[in-house]
Amino acid sequence: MTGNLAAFARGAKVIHIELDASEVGKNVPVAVGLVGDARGILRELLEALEARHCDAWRAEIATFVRPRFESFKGELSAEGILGAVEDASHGRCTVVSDVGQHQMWVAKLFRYQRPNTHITSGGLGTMGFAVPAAMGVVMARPGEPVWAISGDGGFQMNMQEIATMVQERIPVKMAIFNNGYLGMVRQWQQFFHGRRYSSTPIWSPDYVRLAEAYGIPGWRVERGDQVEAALRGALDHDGPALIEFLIEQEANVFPMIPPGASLSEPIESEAVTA
Ligand SMILES: Cc1ncc(C[n+]2csc(CCOP(=O)(O)OP(=O)(O)O)c2C)c(N)n1
Repeated sequence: MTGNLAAFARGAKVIHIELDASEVGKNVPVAVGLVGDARGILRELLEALEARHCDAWRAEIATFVRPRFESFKGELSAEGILGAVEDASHGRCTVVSDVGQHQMWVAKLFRYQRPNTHITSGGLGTMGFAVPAAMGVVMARPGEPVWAISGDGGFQMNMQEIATMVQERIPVKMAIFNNGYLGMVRQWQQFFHGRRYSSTPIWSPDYVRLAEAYGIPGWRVERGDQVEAALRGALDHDGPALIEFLIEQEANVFPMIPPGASLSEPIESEAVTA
């Protein structure tokens, strides 16, 4: 289900660059359609355009930077975990996310300091992406920590790749946000289907013993005061390592856009739960 297309980018002139001519303007009316390879077209556009001064815009977006999150007071919140990952890696790490609620948290809450340090399948929604993609990132960017952050659903789609990490000595640091649900879908069921949690509660193996079976260290983190030591242990280990975070089962991500609505009509809190 798409959002409300009539409300998309009101007042904007849309230029659509597309490899497939039949896609141009298919969903959103466009002012200009350019058919071809985006790399070449963008290069030509850049040459044709005059540089603009964006100081006012830069100043405005600088105010969007999130302050350090304050909500971590011992409980195991996404904010707290991600803040601790930032601290433990001194901001110098790459975060590869899977798909779901944790992906939204990782996108929203982690304070990226360099380009290309958040690797995600984005809207393609490729569950199972984080673990193998993180191996690729380690190969391309050795020498600094690479975190594969997954939900318990997506992690189980590709956890067999730990064998490749072990065999090829690829030191991915895996973090599983275990909420016992396919959380993103559960959240939609909560808000739009009267909490009918159909097919979203999921079982997990014992991840610490799974790690043990592959011969790598693993930690189960159930409380906020265990976070730091587990992160330290995983980072200090010279090889792949796994941490399971048992997070609040019904934690939600906000804002969310209801089906058929526009970006200007977000749900911002639990208050509207059906
Ligand atoms: C292969 C695949 N199947 C199904 C989906 C639909 N889907 C999107 S998010 C999601 C739930 C993900 O759950 P989990 O990995 O536990 O992460 P959480 O949302 O709990 O953080 C599902 C099933 C998908 N994107 N990809």
